[in-house]
Amino acid sequence: MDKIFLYFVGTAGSGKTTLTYAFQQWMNSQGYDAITVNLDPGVEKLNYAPDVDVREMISLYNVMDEYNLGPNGAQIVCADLLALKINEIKEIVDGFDTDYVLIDTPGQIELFAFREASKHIIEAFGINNSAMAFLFDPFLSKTPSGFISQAMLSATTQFRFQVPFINVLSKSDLLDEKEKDKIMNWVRQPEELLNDAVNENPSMEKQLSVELFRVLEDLGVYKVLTPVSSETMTGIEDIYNLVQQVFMGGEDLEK
Ligand SMILES: Nc1nc2c(ncn2[C@@H]2O[C@H](COP(=O)(O)OP(=O)(O)O)[C@@H](O)[C@H]2O)c(=O)[nH]1
Ligand SMILES: [Mg+2]
Repeated sequence: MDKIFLYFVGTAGSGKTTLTYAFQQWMNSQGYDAITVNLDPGVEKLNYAPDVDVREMISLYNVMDEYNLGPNGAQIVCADLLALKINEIKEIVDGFDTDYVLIDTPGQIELFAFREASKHIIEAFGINNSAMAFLFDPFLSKTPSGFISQAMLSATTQFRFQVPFINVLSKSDLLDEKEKDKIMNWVRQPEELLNDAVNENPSMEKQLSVELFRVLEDLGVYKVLTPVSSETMTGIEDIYNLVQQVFMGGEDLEK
């Protein structure tokens, strides 16, 4: 079987890097093979050693020097350079005999989600074997308006890439049961979310409508939200099961 490429996407600090590694550890604990790829040229310290590291090909500091840019401008150049180097990266990935390729994307979501370069990257790896896990930040998801913003970002990302998409409530160990229940209830009942949003800020009444929520629901933003924690390793198996459902009809990998 071809390799499956699973991308972890979300706002800065949502837990992508930690989950990429936790997912690999979980796979290994089950006897499955997975490699990790760091696509973030700007990350300074990683608390694990990725199997493939784009920093060996592109250095943020060299780009800052060479193009006379600050860190923000250089990040954008790096994101585009990445696409130019993708064949080189793909060759390295191809050299691994593995089932899953777990891809950690750049810290700031706009560098990945909003640039053309990332489409080229996904196409180069193989769009038909790709899926994306979108991480909802737990702190930003606590308020109705914050949750709606995360859901919109998820929908935008989903719309741009058109690959199977898994919405994840990241770092769920940091939410208490009540907070988690409230968020999961918003997922099941968009009317509740609308209601709570208008209670939070009555002036939203004019801007928001049930129709908007229905559209998000249709896009899949509301169908499933999987609570995950890299700290307690909960929910990781659920992501694996969803991915296996998409690509292998729910069959497990061979150990
Ligand atoms: N409690 C808890 N902390 C987490 C979890 N995942 C990540 N973190 C912490 O959240 C911060 C940001 O995580 P990171 O993976 O670097 O986020 P990224 O910017 O999306 O790659 C770090 O301090 C992590 O230790 C989790 O599941 N539970
Ligand atoms: Mg990161």
